[in-house]
Amino acid sequence: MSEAPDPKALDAYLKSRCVLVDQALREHFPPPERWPAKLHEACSWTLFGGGKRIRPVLALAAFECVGGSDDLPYDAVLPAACAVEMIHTYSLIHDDLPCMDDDAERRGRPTTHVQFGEALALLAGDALLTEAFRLVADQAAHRGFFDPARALSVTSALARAAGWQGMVGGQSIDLGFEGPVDDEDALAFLHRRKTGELFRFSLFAGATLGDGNEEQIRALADYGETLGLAFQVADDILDELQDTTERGAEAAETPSFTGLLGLEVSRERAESLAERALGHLADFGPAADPLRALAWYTVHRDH
Ligand code: GRG
Repeated sequence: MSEAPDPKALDAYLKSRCVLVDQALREHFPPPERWPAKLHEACSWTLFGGGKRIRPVLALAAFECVGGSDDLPYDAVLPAACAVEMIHTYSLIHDDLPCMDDDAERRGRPTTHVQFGEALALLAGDALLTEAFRLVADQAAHRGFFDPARALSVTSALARAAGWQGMVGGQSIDLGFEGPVDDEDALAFLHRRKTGELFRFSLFAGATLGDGNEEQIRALADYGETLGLAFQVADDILDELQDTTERGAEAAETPSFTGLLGLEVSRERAESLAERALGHLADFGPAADPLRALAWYTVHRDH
């Protein structure tokens, strides 16, 4: 794919936007000591447990790309950026449960159910999912920069991306409930839903809340969905390079791009998907440079 971005500039961009997201998450999410304290502690365990924050950073980058940050404060987009991270966090907590992937560790720490028990982990996921919808729809969360029409459109897009047409539907295929996943098309169908839809949402929300026009919103959302698939292929490659014993036997049986295509073809696929994602940015000028750099990061990251 195209040239690597300046690593220092990319690192500075990621760090500065992660700071904004973390500050907003801490402001919008109740502190662990507030009632119901144990539930908040369980939510915070994974919400503040070292995630890369790629989805909210993409929402901010889309907001900036359409000129949102020239005219509006980040308060117009941060609730949606936090919401997508909360939904992502809930999906990880539920995915780790014994009835799903049965993982004892995530990001080098015990998973939520190992730390707090299964019932509280289930509730933590439920609470994060619900709170995400409060945030995107709550006028007060936007600190005076709430546009009801845009908020409604973003709220319904979030429901679509997270629900049966999106991530939950993808998870149902992944768990084997919807028939075999035995070729590349079926695998791409699965991951466009399980991973791609939340990426698509991040870009859609950032561009919508930044007052992008219809064409810009569509192009950025398409970039997001394609990048989500590239992200997933890259994730499979990272998993493959990890020791299988570290990942657990079950993970080795999960349908994956590397299992289906092998490592080399998967690497080519990740690159060509990222290239295709970049194609959706063709009509944007330098304002899309952070998104171009993030496409590179997505397929070249080491975790
Ligand atoms: C339980 C409804 C439900 C859905 C679960 C997203 C998901 C569906 C499961 C998580 C497991 C997984 C491998 C998902 C694929 C997407 C993915 C690569 C998630 C990891 O995302 P990162 O790398 O995570 O952004 P961090 O740790 O940085 O937050």
